[in-house]
Amino acid sequence: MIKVYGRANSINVRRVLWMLDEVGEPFEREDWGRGYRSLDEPAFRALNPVGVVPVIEDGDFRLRESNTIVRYLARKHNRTDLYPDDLRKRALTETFMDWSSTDFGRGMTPVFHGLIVKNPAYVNQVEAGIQEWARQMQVLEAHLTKSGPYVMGESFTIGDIPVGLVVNRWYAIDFKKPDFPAVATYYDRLAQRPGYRAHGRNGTP
Ligand SMILES: N[C@@H](CCC(=O)N[C@@H](CS)C(=O)NCC(=O)O)C(=O)O
Repeated sequence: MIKVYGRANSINVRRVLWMLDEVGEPFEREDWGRGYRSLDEPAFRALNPVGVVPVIEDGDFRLRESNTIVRYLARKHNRTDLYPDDLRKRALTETFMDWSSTDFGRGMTPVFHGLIVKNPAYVNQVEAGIQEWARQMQVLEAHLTKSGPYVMGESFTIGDIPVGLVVNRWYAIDFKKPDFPAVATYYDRLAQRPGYRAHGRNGTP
């Protein structure tokens, strides 16, 4: 059985847990990271020298980097519906994964750590974070309006996993935000998926 190392409230661990649900692969999970066992413990550094969660073990195969793990699971289960075989469709799907880990998620980080984790290092960056996050959400709004209902169009793909988790944080954190009707519809559409309800839109920002 696949073993997942990482706390279930980490946005990057949640990518993996949601994907495991999508492909129907059973797993066990061990809590590591903020609020649980320290990632500085030698036992964890032996699993991932970078010292971040998630990490998975699939038999004797160990893998880190959440988006890489999601793609591994798609390939393992031959889910070309979730991760297209077509060269260009595949690259476009990956665009949304990379975007979530970079520009799309950048403003979210100070907002989440300032308002939810209450890390003093981020408190002064919350307002700028909200502005930047809203600017990126406007990009998603325009994209979904023109090319939705999912990020890749008609059907759900692994591009929706990291994007959907950022969208969950947007709505689950209480701050004054502009209306994005297409994103709100997308948020509800994703909630039709049991994996999103379990690991994404589950009341946790
Ligand atoms: N690029 C990595 C980033 C992983 C990452 O930043 N994980 C965070 C949690 S979301 C972490 O380990 N934080 C430290 C902690 O939980 O103690 C990935 O996508 O897997």
